[in-house]
Amino acid sequence: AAKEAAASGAASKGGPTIFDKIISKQIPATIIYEDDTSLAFRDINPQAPVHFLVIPKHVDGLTQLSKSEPRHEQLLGHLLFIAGKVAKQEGLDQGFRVVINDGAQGCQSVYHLHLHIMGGRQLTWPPG
Ligand code: DGP
Repeated sequence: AAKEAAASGAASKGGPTIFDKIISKQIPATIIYEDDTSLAFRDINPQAPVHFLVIPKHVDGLTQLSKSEPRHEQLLGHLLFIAGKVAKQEGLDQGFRVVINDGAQGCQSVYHLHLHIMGGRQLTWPPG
């Protein structure tokens, strides 16, 4: 957790991130869903048997949920809808968790808004 907190603090809070390179296919990722506005791919450091991320493709400053604006409202709903749709596609019929780490205290390490979807085992609560 200390390592994650350090990574959060060290992360760049503006400009392109590794996720932009995944969107543009400059670096590989296991993409499991894609449409005009969103992308879902497997997390490189999975915390559960199924762990994928859903991200907006055209961020236009939408690096954090806390930085969202009224014009983002429909896109934010779409990301959550896709999270549920891909969870179903991944066979998570026993349940799953959706998490957004937002900002330094939320332990965000990549400053490109993303939803974590985790499942495939019994999860516990609360997170650290
Ligand atoms: P967060 O702490 O919420 O900002 O989580 C960022 C997540 O992104 C973390 O679980 C690991 C994942 N991640 C970081 N870099 C890459 C990458 O290059 N490829 C993939 N597939 N996932 C990545």
